[in-house]
Amino acid sequence: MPKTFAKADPYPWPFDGNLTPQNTALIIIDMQTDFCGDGGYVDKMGYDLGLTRAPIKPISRILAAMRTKGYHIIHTREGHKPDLSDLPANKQWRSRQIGAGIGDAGPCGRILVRGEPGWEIIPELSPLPGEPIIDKPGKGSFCATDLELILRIRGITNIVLTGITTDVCVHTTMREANDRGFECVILEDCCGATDRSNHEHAIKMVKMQGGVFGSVSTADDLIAVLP
Ligand code: C5J
Repeated sequence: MPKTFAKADPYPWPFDGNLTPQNTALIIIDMQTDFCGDGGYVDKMGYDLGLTRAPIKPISRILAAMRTKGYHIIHTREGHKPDLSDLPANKQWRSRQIGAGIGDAGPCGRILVRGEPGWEIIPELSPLPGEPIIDKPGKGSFCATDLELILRIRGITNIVLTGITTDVCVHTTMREANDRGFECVILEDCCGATDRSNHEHAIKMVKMQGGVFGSVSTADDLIAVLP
């Protein structure tokens, strides 16, 4: 089997050069109206939507390339059941302190509630039939979901991380995946945070200790080598 390495920092990815459509998944995290659309959760908190919308085009490129070549594509959505039985009281309380109460009514429906318009994945990155969508109540994609089971059943060992926000749901998912033995790369142009410096520092953290959670690449550097 020929080895394939994408240009990445601090090490060419994946570490063992074993990159195939069968063993590699693209995970697109929380590209929902609530995180990057007018009137959604992030907008209600007053953050700059330009930062969370910036990755839409780069993600579209890597998504098209990996779909065409038959890679596994997995989407996630953060959100809670309409009865809020899976919403911790402290998470709701904190969100209300900054005027964007989870479960409360907003311009895009109830904030971060499953089935509401704001909770939907944005049309530019709509999942195709057959692509798993992981509904998660937390920041990490492994907590209280069947993501790990889906990855193991499919024989996936490599994970390409994209989405929003870099410092919260993407980072938490990368840490969870790394601890479970998955070989991870984060595409820095395919992520965004509610604060530019948080994005930059979250990327920097990955590069410490020889790649403490994996490596860092870009959409084009991965596309250039995709088998
Ligand atoms: C946040 C996320 N930031 N998707 N969620 O609350 O990163």
